[in-house]
Amino acid sequence: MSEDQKAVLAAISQEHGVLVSPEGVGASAKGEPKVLITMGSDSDLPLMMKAVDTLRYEFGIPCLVQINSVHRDLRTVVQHIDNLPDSVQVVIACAGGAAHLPGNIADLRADLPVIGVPRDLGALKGVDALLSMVQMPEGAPVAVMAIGDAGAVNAAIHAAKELAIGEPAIKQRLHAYAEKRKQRVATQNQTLESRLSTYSK
Ligand code: RP5
Repeated sequence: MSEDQKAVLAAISQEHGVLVSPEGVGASAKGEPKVLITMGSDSDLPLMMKAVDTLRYEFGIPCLVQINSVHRDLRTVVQHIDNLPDSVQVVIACAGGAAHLPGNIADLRADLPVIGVPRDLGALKGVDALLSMVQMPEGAPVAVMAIGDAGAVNAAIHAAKELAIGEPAIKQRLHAYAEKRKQRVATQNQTLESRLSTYSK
């Protein structure tokens, strides 16, 4: 591990985040985090792994993963968000229920775009989280994705698109990802006749 990478990991561990990259997690990860993926509880993690894995495997983008609860420990959230590594350029924030985390981060960090992912949770199945995130008052925008899995994946794609403005390598990976999606449709058409025959009486 290079001295630079050791310094990156030391700085990150002080802030209680975990670095994740295509190479691995924590000490096995490489590079500087470009995206913060944060959530109100580790119960959000299965959902947010879809964002983490899309960033690292589709786009090769290292991220920092961190739990931040504005309802259980607001003071630590402020400390974490005030002290993000300078390499972080986009924040993805997930929460369920009365979901204040993305909006709070949008206020704390005037310099960073915040993407919200509403978790499908509880009696209102994510509609509460969606409305909490999307109805931000003027001045502190949150780019809100769909509720649940699609929202988590789309948050990663949206973050990659923001980073691609300054990084041609990420732009290329976005085009490759779009090609794969197109290929799915072509494959579906190729197998359509046999699918249709399974429906015939
Ligand atoms: C939110 O409350 C979290 O983001 C999570 O979606 C929800 C439930 O948290 P746990 O009770 O599972 O920790 O703040």
